[in-house]
Amino acid sequence: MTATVTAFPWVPPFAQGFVRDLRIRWALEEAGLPYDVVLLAPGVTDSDGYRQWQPFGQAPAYRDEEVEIFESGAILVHLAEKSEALAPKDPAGRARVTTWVIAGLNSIEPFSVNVATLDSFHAGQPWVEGYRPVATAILEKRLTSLGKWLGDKDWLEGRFTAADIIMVTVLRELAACGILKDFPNLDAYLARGEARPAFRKAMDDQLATFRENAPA
Ligand SMILES: N[C@@H](CCC(=O)N[C@@H](CS)C(=O)NCC(=O)O)C(=O)O
Repeated sequence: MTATVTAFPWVPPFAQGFVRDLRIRWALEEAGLPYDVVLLAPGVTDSDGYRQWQPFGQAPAYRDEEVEIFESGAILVHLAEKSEALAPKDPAGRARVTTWVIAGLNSIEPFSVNVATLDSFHAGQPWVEGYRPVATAILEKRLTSLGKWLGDKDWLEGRFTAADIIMVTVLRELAACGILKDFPNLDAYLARGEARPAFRKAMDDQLATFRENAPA
């Protein structure tokens, strides 16, 4: 069975290029693995059938000949086991990749989402300006630690891995708020990730679908 990933046919412009099926497309492109994209028609995400596959009714969900799973991090860990383009073969090296996938999702993303959504989902809310310094302070603490770890390395574990797909896509969400200008090596890391041909292909494909399905 060819790998299958779910995605939305269209999302509002502020979310275009950020829907998390991008992570899976990017990983599959890096690995050179063929895949199909299943677009979720309106209503499908609430259907019992889809909730069996993705209990929260979100994208992405993923299946191949071995597994039927959801959560972008879990999908990347699975793909990392299938391709040396995404992780070293040795168990210790693979465990490091899993560690950094979880670090991206658990130690950075909650704090980056808190800041990134202030000016999109929560724009204009009366509590936003009071909360901004609190959310920014904890994020800066995490980015300082991440920047120290990265140092002058190109990628989190030296070579490119699936963990960089997670971390780069997490950091991308911060581009609009400008915080990365205070973290030049993370800013350069983000640019390095976005310059990869596999990232560009994944992004172009996601955006092409939104263009094709744009409301009249
Ligand atoms: N933790 C999930 C998050 C998935 C997620 O937030 N998907 C968004 C699109 S990026 C979605 O489906 N939103 C619609 C919804 O939550 O109903 C993952 O990483 O796969």
